[in-house]
Amino acid sequence: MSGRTPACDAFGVGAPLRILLVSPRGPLYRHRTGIWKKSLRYQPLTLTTLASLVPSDVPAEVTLVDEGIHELPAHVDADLVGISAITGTAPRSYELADRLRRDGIPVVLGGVHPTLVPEEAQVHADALVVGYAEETWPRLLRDFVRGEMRPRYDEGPSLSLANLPFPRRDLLPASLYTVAHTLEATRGCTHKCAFCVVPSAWGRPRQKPVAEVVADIVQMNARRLLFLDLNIIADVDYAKELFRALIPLKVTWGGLATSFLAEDDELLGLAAKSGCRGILVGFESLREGSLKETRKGWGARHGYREILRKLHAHRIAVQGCFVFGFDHDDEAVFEETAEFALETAIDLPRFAILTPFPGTPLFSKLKEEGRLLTEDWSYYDGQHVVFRPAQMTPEALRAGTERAWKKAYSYSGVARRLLASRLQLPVSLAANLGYRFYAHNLSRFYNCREALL
Ligand code: B12
Ligand code: SF4
Repeated sequence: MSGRTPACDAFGVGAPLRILLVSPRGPLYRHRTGIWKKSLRYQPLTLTTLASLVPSDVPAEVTLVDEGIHELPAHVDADLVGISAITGTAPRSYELADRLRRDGIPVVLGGVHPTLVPEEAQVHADALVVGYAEETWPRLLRDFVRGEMRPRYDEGPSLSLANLPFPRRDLLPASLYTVAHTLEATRGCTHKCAFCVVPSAWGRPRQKPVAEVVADIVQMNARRLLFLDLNIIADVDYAKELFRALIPLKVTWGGLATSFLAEDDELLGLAAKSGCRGILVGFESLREGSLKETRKGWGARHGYREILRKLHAHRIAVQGCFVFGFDHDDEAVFEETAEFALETAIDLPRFAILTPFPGTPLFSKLKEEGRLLTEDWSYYDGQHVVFRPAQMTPEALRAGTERAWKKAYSYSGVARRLLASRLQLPVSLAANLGYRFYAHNLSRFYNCREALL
């Protein structure tokens, strides 16, 4: 338990508990809002969800700071601070936590990184929340006001996503995000890709009751939605039920799904009919060997060209994500992949450098093989090379990734892709111009000179 007496001395008695929830910035946001003046971001749900979970029997004033859009005040005035850490933001999270604790403010750490490496995070926190916090965060707060906060709270085996309050989206300024109507219907994933944190941190899929998802959309009065689900079609029957329920709402939406979306005609038809206008698909690689190596061999069963053709035929724009640096990748992979993105008219291609997030099978493998170049987590952001690739130098991997970005986002590349796809043209053009700027400023904004290479 922390040494500080809470301002709210018992349930409902005394001043409300002042809770500050922070999502620290990562390397991408070293430069305030990143590379764009106004943040080209959707509103994350982490802090707004945690705010909604503060139980009514713990009177509290909750303040949210998303460092992607806000500055954290130099002087923090709070009774309890909760910090959410992903791997890339872990060093900043620990630095903040250590500073606040030195000032006598108790700190709770949670999120995917503390869930993956709890022993590391524990030393920076008065309390650690491991896993999803729907049950544990309210319990922690009740313990805190009684002066009985424990050092660690773990997600229980029977966590349900039913009957939860809607996220407190009102606590973040909608105008600073390009999409403020974000939501989740599901969590987790059925697959076990070797580089992905989802199987290690959260495992099996679970769903919110469809009626509750619909109720959230109705109360938001939203027309344009973004689902932040890790894989919205992880449970196909649930996805079909959800898409059917969205049809009468006449919304448009985007989300994340595997390429399996285009392999089930009924599912794809329902997605399109329910208003799906854009989908992020992790294609990862065009090379079968790389897909197999990363336990995603199922990804290309029917060929990515056909998958892209079907998605486009249903008027669904595709944000196609590729990863470079697998053991089967040689230096030809960059040109080959960028050319594929142009030929197949991927609306918004993205290229990341393979990142062995701690807690994943990929991390264990590379560590065992002595191939990790650093365990400074601030470089674990998908754009820095943090391991020794099998078939090229680290510098070749960094430079090749940058070349792929530049090829896909050259003016002729943008024109070639968009003229062939012609989907969501105004939005797609704006996003492409944003990414074009990003592609041509990668080294500047990622501070590559102070990086590893
Ligand atoms: C919004 C988002 C972002 C935002 C904000 C990130 C941030 N700082 O949180 C932006 C766009 C900046 C971003 C960037 C990136 N992201 Co991102 N992002 C997401 C996304 C889609 C949604 C997060 C969300 O709102 N979830 C819903 C909430 C309710 O769930 P949650 O955050 O897990 O929170 C729950 C628990 O974890 C817990 N909890 C979380 N924090 C705390 C704190 C406290 C105090 C407590 C008590 C509990 C608690 O309680 C919540 C309720 O149960 C997730 C995927 C996902 N669906 O989670 C990926 C995800 C977090 N991102 C990921 C990745 C890989 C990236 C990038 C590297 C991608 C890239 N190549 O650009 C970059 C990294 C940037 C960096 N600085 O390093 C990975 C994380 C991997 C890791 N080990 O860090 C995820 C999990 C996606 C994935 N498929 O693997 N991302
Ligand atoms: S399909 Fe996507 S979310 Fe699921 S384990 Fe693989 S990379 Fe992770």
